[in-house]
Amino acid sequence: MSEETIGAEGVVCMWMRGGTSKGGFFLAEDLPSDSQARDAVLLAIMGSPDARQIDGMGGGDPLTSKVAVVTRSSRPDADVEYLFLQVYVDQALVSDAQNCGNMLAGVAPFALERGLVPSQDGHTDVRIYMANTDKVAKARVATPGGAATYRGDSQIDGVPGSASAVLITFEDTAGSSCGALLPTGHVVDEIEGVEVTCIDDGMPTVLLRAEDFGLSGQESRADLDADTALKARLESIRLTAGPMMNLGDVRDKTVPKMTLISPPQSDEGCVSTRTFIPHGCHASIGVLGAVSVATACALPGSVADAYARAPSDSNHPLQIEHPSGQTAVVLHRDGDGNVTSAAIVRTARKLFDGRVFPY
Ligand code: NQM
Repeated sequence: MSEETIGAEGVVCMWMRGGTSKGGFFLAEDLPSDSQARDAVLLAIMGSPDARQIDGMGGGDPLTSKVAVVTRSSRPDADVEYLFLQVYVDQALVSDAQNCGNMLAGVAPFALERGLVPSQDGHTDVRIYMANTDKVAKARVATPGGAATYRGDSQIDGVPGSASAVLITFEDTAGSSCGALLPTGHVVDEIEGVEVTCIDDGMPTVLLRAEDFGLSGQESRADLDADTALKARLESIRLTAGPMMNLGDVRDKTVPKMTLISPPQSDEGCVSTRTFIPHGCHASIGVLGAVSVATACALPGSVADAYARAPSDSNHPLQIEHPSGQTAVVLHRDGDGNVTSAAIVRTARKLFDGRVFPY
């Protein structure tokens, strides 16, 4: 696939909203197989590097500069394989160092649309191998009459209106990227005089108390993004936490995420969050980020433990509060209280199907 051919013919892709994120969904066979050539095409498609991504499809926000590469799987435990790629907005970088549970919500409908998996009448379960973290998730989508539907009455905070639910279940996500749920070996560490909990239940995350930074934890995304002193302190802590979490040098990586926590504000809330992903504040919270925070809330002695109201009934969701509302996470635990699986509801929508022209 030469640059000239791609320029003339474009690349087949579907643009989708997955949860509170948005991006391009591609079949692996429609992109160059060489990862350097693939990344160059994806940067050009998104219009990166440029703060506004004006010459491409990206929306000038990490949450709308995302890519899912999907292929049929030959694994016995999966139907399809999903590789998530974060296309940086203002740098010529594409990273596979993290997973994305929001884009994951679009993978099953996309696989059905492209005929990678057979559809049932009613609903269809799709087993998705997540290549970034070497784990399998299950997604259940509504398929009335045997076709994926996007219309429905499920509402998720951070997305206007309602759409058809995608029920996602994660199993065995502890240590997906870092090798252990608590990669430093401790429930609490101290970095630069600040107590942190470093955890990976599907997303490497550093939890910090907002009050330790002189914050209430209820600040707006815009106010936090404008706080350059805070962002410099968080980045300094993050660069120290990365190697401690077995992630190596994280200067050019989007993990670990930095989550400021504070007491819940609503009656049903478990904990309140503001998450840096990692340099800008998330408009809500990532899916696996929310699972990792929820797991920390259920962990005795974590920096979230004193604030968190975690229901002991395992069918009761933990409501993780964020700047756009709440994300409900259902945690299943074994007899010792260890989290064994997590479930979350997302929605997804097909926005465009066709060819995109990078050059
Ligand atoms: O944590 C943003 C998102 C994400 C990741 C980020 C995500 C997850 O909201 O599973 O979904 O943390 O970079 O799409």
